[in-house]
Amino acid sequence: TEPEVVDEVHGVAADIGSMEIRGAATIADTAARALGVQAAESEADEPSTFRAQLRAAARVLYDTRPTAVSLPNALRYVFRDVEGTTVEELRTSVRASVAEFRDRLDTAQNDLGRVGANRLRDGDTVMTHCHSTDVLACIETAVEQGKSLSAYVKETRPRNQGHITADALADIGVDVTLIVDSAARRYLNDVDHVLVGADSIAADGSVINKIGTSGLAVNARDRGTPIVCAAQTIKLHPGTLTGHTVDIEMRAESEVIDDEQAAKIGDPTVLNPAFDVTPPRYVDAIVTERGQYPPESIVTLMRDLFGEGSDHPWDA
Ligand code: RUB
Repeated sequence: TEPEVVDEVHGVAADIGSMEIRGAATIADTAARALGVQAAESEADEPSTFRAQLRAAARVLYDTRPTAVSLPNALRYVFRDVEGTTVEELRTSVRASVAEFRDRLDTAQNDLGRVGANRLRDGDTVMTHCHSTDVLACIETAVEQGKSLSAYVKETRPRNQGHITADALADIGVDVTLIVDSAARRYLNDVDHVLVGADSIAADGSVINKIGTSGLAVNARDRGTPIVCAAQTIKLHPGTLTGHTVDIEMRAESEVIDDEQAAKIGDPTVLNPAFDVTPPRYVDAIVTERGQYPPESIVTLMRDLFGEGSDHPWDA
């Protein structure tokens, strides 16, 4: 029989799949929390059953979305120091690692915010794509430092995460202008910094982020506008150290067009990739909680932090 996975884990997995819970840092935080709930609510009598259930819960969470490496990095972090010879010891140990992970994630984002804020000056205008909590941390810190900022916010079709960004920026007093994605190039001349997040960073410094990031970066380079990626080190993809590429999630056609509209225009093939890859030469800097890096040198940090590999300790 399948090891029992608690309802909360299935619920969180469904919410990640439907993007009710989304964004790389939030996915990592929520997945770790769900493992903690699995540990807390497990009714296992035997340590081996407890461990099998924890692995099964991790597999349910891992199978939700493929691109944000923060998800497997979070699961690995929790699995790394699970210790104990009784169920109670194991339970305590999982809950401690989960708490430690979530705490570190929080601290990392605050530290990253301070590093990124140093790039922003009073009166600057930024352009954003999608909704990134790491990007918002930089802007929020700058605003707290008393800097007054404006933002061009790309709507980010098809899911319009730009609306979330617009709302968050308006809340902290940033002067927001919402634009359609294809208007980005037109306004790049008025922009001092393009700020994007990341779902994964590859060993060569490529930035994997919301579809449209690579086109924005090429245009920014063409216009001479600096483009910065704000990404906590949890976004560093250890598998790319040994030559793996990052899976780009393909999402449902229905996010782009509904059946009725599609029928009216001859039922075209619809492709809906959620992410793309921006080569390092189009990115000026990657801002992490450990400082700023030229993309090409991020590999040194990746080796230090994730050199031990990219195994899946939750595989049965
Ligand atoms: C979200 C997205 C964000 C990164 C970084 O894509 O591409 O830029 O995940 O976000 P989706 P954060 O909406 O498809 O999940 O900085 O919050 O980790």
